Amino acid sequence: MSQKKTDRREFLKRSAAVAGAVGLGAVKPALGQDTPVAPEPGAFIRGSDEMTAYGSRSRFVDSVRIPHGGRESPDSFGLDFHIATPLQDSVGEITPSSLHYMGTTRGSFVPDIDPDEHRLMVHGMVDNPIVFSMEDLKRMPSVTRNHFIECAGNRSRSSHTTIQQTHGMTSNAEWTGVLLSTVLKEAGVHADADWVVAEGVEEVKGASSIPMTKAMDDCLLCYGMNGEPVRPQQGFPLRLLAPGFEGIFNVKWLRRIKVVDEYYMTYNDFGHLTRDPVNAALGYQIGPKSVITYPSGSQQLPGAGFYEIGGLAWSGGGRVSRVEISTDGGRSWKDADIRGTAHPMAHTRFSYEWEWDGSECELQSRCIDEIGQIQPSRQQALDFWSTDGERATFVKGQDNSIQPWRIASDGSVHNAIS
Ligand SMILES: Nc1nc2c(c(=O)[nH]1)N[C@H]1C(S)=C(S)[C@@H](COP(=O)(O)O)O[C@H]1N2
Ligand SMILES: [Mo]
Repeated sequence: MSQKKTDRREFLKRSAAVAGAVGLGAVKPALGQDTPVAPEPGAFIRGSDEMTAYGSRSRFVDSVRIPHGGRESPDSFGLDFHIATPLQDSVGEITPSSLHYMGTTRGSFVPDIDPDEHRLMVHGMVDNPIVFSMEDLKRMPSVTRNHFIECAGNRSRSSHTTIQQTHGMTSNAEWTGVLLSTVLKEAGVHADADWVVAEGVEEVKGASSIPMTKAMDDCLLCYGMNGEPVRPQQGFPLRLLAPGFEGIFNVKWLRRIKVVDEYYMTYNDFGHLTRDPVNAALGYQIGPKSVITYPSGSQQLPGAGFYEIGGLAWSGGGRVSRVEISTDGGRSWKDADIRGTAHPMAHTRFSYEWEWDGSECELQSRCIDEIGQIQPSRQQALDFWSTDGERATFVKGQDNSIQPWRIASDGSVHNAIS
């Protein structure tokens, strides 16, 4: 018998002896009672069929989404408008599906789609037009990837007091589905086809024209989100993901991909693009961006001392390669730590150890992505949009400028943009 086995035997024998001693009354039962004691009602969560079936969060956790942009959601007709995610409470890099932001082009009656009835049609400039059922798509080779989505309306204004208002129109999820390229190759795309038009089921269609190079690169037809089916507000049963492209390209309730040879104007273009050709030309790749989630607007630091500054960085240009932190209003910068893995076109968590001396100061974060793009300051972004005759007061296109948070000497945190 090996030494190891003998040791184990000895250990078991001794354990049995101790257990026996308890049984013989050598050790008094706890609380002077012979039977196990149930916790007081209220001290435990009573099991229920609901808790068994799908679970729920603690009643002490009250983090919620809020309507974004000053419009109620849902409105009195039951239409959903923009809804912002509570980034101030976020930990890690995945947004829980229940808290994922919601973006709509013109308000959404969220379609109630039976996946067994749903079809995706791929047609236009292809050799073999195909109609896919959800079952067909799920039989194809799949990928699972972390990606953020961000609405073009995600911009900080001086009137915003919390990060949910300044940055709550972006979220990050683990998406599962079929590469659009797999489906397009199956259909056989014609050599002179340069664009695809992706269309949703609603009457406004939520359609977007996407360059063929992007469609063939990393676009995904997603049926999975954070390990379960995509949520109705996020496009159940099927949505397009155009990683790193502005939110509007990520067509929800996807039912049609038309392969075409030129840009198709869609309902999405109205009120979204402007006649200004420079502004209109933007709207594809999201620039490098970051924000400090703690401490952020309206939070309260209890006093001077140690803090872990935490936040999220992302870029439509690829992976986040570096995040820098300034604790002196952008005069000097130090490297933050990247937490976990920086995935391409995904929220990436960063942290920075900071000793607050209790005096007023301004915190900023700045993202540098793998293709060398650097997140601009608000002043740089405004300078970019200024012309000789006119000083810009508003960042046109997407606003990926640096978010400054001012820490007052009483520990209160404020939006420092003017
Ligand atoms: N069919 C459809 N797809 C859509 C929209 C829409 O209104 N209809 N809104 C777009 C906009 S403006 C954004 S920002 C993203 C938001 O995705 P999410 O609601 O899953 O966060 O979806 C896009 N896809
Ligand atoms: Mo959006």
